[in-house]
Amino acid sequence: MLFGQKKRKPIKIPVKPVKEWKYTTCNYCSVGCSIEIGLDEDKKIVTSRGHAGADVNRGKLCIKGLLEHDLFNSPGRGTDPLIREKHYEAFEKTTWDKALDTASEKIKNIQEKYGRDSFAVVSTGQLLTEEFYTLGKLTRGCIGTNNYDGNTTLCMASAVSGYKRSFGSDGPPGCYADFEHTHCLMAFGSNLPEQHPIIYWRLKEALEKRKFPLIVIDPRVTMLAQFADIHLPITPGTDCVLINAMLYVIFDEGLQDQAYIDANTQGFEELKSVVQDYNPKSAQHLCGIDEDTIRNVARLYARAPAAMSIWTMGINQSTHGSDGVCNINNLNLVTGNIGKPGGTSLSITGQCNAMGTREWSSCSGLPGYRLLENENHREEIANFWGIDPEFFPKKRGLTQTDIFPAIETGEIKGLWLIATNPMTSMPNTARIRKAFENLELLIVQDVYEDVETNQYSHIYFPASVWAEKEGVHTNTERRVNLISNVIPAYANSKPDFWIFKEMSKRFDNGKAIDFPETPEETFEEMKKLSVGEGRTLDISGMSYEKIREARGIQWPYREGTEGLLGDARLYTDGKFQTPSKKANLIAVKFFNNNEQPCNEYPFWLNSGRVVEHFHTRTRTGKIGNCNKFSPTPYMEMNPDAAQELGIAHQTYVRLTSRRGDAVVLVQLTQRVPRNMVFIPFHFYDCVNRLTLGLLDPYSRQPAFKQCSVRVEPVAQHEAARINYESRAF
Ligand SMILES: Nc1nc2c(c(=O)[nH]1)N[C@H]1C(S)=C(S)[C@@H](COP(=O)(O)OP(=O)(O)OC[C@H]3O[C@@H](n4cnc5c(=O)[nH]c(N)nc54)[C@H](O)[C@@H]3O)O[C@H]1N2
Ligand SMILES: Nc1nc2c(c(=O)[nH]1)N[C@H]1C(S)=C(S)[C@@H](COP(=O)(O)OP(=O)(O)OC[C@H]3O[C@@H](n4cnc5c(=O)[nH]c(N)nc54)[C@H](O)[C@@H]3O)O[C@H]1N2
Ligand code: SF4
Ligand SMILES: [Mo]
Repeated sequence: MLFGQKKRKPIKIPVKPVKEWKYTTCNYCSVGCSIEIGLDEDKKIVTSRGHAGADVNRGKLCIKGLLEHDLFNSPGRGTDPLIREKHYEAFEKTTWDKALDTASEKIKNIQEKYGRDSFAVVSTGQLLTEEFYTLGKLTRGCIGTNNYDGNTTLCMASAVSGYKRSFGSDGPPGCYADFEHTHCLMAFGSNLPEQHPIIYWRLKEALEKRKFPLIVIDPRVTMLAQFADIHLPITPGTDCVLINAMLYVIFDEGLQDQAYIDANTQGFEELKSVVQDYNPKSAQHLCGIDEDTIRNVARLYARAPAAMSIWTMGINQSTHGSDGVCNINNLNLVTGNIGKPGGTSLSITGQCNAMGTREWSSCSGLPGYRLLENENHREEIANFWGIDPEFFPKKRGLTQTDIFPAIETGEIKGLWLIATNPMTSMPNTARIRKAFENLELLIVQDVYEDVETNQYSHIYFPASVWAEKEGVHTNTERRVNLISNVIPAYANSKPDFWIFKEMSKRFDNGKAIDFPETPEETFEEMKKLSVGEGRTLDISGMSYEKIREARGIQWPYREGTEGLLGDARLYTDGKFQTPSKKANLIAVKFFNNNEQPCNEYPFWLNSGRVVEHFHTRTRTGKIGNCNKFSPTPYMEMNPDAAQELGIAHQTYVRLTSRRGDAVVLVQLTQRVPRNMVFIPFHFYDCVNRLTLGLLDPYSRQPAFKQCSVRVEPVAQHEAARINYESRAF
């Protein structure tokens, strides 16, 4: 008898003994999916599921959300505060009191010796909003340094800057439901199925109900590009040229919405005159999209009863990032596609709480989109917190990308990193390493003790993760959702909220400013600051209870609002946040300032993400069922280019740029053109050893995606060894 044939029994999946479901929100990407975590009778987490009643995800989760509950006990978690005199020496475990006392003393010493701004703070888009607000109070109000920023400068800074320039204020004006109403969608440098899988699912559902054209602009044939009706494989860094050429066609053929332009915008004549230089006949040679296609796409977009654009890092991470955003806004303004169902300019944000930090962290100003440059705002916040307005700087200090060079020059001597890992995520990491070695004090506050940046720290604060904490996030469509404290903090780790609050007690102003006991009380305090004439970021009608009941509420949601729905869209009345209430049409000229492929470095180096990993893999690298899909750094390369160089599939190659080199495994695929390679940036000591990261002049965001490299075969055994040794996690 053949083995098992007769006696084979169906596999039984044991029923998980869930006694209680607890509500929370995903802490990876900005989609903002509602999750329920299942606990058994011993309060142990056994499973999780998407919340079927949440409008955002309607029961769905992607692979990361489904496995997120595996994080709590993942390897490498920080158990206790650590301290040492010099980096590279062995750490000693210490108590929270000692760690906080030492940190605050050292911060004060540095500030006394070199000035207040010689100590810098760099945070993230991954804390809870109440934590951001509290960190802002601590940094702006107590420590008093102006060199305070977040990793959002690597991520959303161009979108923020573009929104401010066009509309007078930050805040994505559209929502996911716009897919249900649009008649044409353009997606610039955004790969939804991998990076925002549940937004993609919402788009697909809308497309199944009612067909409309999907146009994808991306130099790679991404998953989204494969599902597109029209794919425009643009020359890297030239989106502005494409949009200018589309505007040329729209004006040339009189396809603009002149009534909307006249009533609600300013700057039309200049825009019209600048785009005259971008006739598709000539523009096609710059942007790599042929003349006819430019004309067709322009007509399709302008004639659609409602058309919308979305974009992500293909636009933001560019030397023309802010201009690119303004130009997408131009396209939507001249076709009357802002603030109407299916007509919008929607930046797809990145990290789970990229929005929360923009709104409340005081990184680039003061809480609630207030500005340091505005005297009334300084006074209002100082009075509210109970400190002297003169304590605030009168304009914004350095961004993250300018803080590191200031460490190189010795202007900055101490740094506190909170939930960010620049040793892997910043461009040109050799320079970052050197900068770290220059510091007199580096404090790293992270969930993981083994995070690469911690190699250079003097003090390490172990933070609690995700649903070990309580607070809110804001997603891409301005929806505020709740993270509940599902299980107690791991080991001796503490919520970031607690760490900031305890730190504040060690500074003079911390005794004057009130720091509420709980995140919920902090949220109630923020509500007061959200009210005011002309404020769109109004959360005064919300409460934790209402947010939980609604499974997320969009702002503005004003006090007294009936029902549980906030405003789905901004600028529905055509009134913007500029002094004249009109939107600015901003003429954008293209300057070709990127590093370009040349004889010595003949390939474009492009980088981005894959669905199963999140950023520097501190979390997903620890979750077996995520990590198994791509445990090793690899590179997408075109088979024709590989053949020319004698490079075979699944062999190691060395990449060299003007900054450094890296060894990766090759995956041959037609997803990339012949003159480009693409590397997921999730791996330590890999793509960011090579990147240049020229900065956008407005947003200071690095052009991660446009630089050049050469590719060479290497001895396979040696490469395998290097690879193994450098990333044994
Ligand atoms: N699975 C997963 N999801 C994530 C994340 C993650 O790490 N993993 N991170 C989150 C975060 S913080 C962010 S910011 C988002 C990022 O989300 P996305 O921006 O969608 O992701 P990327 O892969 O960085 O880049 C998108 C595309 O930009 C294209 N591109 C490169 N240069 C150009 C160009 O010049 N023009 C145009 N039009 N396109 C170009 C690239 O080929 C790439 O396919 O994802 C979020 N979601
Ligand atoms: N080449 C290239 N480089 C890039 C990009 C690219 O496309 N290409 N994309 C850029 C973009 S868009 C982004 S957003 C950045 C991301 O860059 P980083 O922010 O440096 O990357 P993360 O891995 O998300 O780092 C977050 C850290 O916070 C920790 N953490 C998680 N939750 C908590 C918490 O609750 N509290 C505390 N204290 N710590 C926590 C994690 O363990 C992790 O170490 O990378 C940028 N770098
Ligand atoms: S789509 Fe984003 S928010 Fe939703 S489960 Fe996946 S990672 Fe989490
Ligand atoms: Mo990001």
